[in-house]
Amino acid sequence: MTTSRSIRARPARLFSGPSSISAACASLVCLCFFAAPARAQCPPGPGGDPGPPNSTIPCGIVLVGTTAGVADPRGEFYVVHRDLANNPVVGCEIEVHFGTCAPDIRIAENQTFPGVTVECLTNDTIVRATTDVNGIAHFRIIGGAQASAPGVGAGYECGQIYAGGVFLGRVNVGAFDLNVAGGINPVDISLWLADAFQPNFVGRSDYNCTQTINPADLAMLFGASFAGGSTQSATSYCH
Ligand SMILES: [Ca+2]
Ligand SMILES: [Ca+2]
Repeated sequence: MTTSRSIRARPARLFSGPSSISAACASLVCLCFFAAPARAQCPPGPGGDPGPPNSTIPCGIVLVGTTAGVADPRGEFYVVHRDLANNPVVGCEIEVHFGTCAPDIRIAENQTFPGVTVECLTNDTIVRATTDVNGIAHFRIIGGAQASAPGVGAGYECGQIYAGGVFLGRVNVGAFDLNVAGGINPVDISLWLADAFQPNFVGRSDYNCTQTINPADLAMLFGASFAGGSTQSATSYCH
């Protein structure tokens, strides 16, 4: 199970005089200038512009495989985006960036979960979904890890989440399929054990976002294996 974190805006400071009003107006002009690109992608909610947000992101996510083309439900997570008045922001594009997770974390070129798309760039991989009427964007991301050597790979929280271009926070990126082949299979168990028994932490084998690799993570890997939702790996990956 993963935990979530909330990102809360600081309360607005009351103006105390003309100089502070001038300064506030100047700041507002700057804010409007820099917020313009975000507003174009992310409609403001009833409470005003969506940033800085009152939003909720997961502590960690886990990449999954598919069975009969369906993305494994064990990889489902969501991002809730709210405006300054805590109203849900509808129709906002949420992005998960994996650029700093390379090269061991690999994202599938074909994402089958409804509403989820992927863009493969030279130095980044971006997965997107749009918030619904409740301000919630749902994800299941198909991918895995290429565990070339035990303890060698991306560290804690290599993923970054944005809402309409506004940075929300970092997430750990785990992967059940540690050799991007055969879905979840005995090879993945061996690779997970290899990660667990050496001192250098790698995010791919930490499924519950504790920044440790221990039997609780192994139990999640076994659970996903027995559930049968990740019997297949992707046929191609962005990198
Ligand atoms: Ca595998
Ligand atoms: Ca863990």
